[in-house]
Amino acid sequence: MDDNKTPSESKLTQTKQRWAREGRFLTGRPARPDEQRLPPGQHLTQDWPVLDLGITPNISRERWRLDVYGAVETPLFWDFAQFSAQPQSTFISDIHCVTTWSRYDNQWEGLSTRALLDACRPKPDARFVVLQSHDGYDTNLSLEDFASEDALLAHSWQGAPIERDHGGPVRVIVPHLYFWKSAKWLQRIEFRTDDKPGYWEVRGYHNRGDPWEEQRYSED
Ligand SMILES: Nc1nc2c(c(=O)[nH]1)N[C@H]1C(S)=C(S)[C@@H](COP(=O)(O)O)O[C@H]1N2
Ligand SMILES: [Mo]
Repeated sequence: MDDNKTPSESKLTQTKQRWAREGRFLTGRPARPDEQRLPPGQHLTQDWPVLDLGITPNISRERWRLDVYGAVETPLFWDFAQFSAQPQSTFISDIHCVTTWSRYDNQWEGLSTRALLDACRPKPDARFVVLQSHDGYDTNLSLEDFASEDALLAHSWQGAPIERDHGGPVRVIVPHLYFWKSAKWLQRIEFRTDDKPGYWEVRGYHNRGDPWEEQRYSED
């Protein structure tokens, strides 16, 4: 009976039911059946194309810093050693690029965005995040999308450091949105109370970019 349960038990039960729906702890594999795994308008590729603005920053792990600022209780400024001393997660996820290629089963290792949120503690009125990169690129996310369960600040792909071309030493991975939301060469994370469209978002791309809804371009 429900009235025999303590509030915390029933909250835990709800959380576990949500995890079951999301396929949580299934080694990061999508809960979707295989025939529904490719979003509309996408095709599968085995290789991993490089896409960016054509500037390839050369930041060593020694020189790299992460600056987390804005609407947070605890601003962070970490070097790579401090960053990699945080709790580590390994997630497997699919890439969906708006240019229509998808790549399955990428293994990422790094700091989950949820663990980052535990460290920087967004203020109650923080609702958006802007990721800023060493090549001048930026991209915006709602706090909810940033905090998605398999999103992370990744330093490794398939067990090896992420190559410079693909955004090393550290890039963001937000696998449930088109790949332009996954900033390479991460430099700063700004927490905001208001939204601020990024590089592609002000150039006609959708503000959210959900591949399952084919949110490729903005409606205006
Ligand atoms: N810093 C930065 N991050 C970026 C980009 C960029 O130009 N600069 N391009 C985005 C786009 S459009 C895509 S599709 C992916 C490509 O990542 P990849 O080159 O590792 O495939 O990075 C995203 N992140
Ligand atoms: Mo892209």
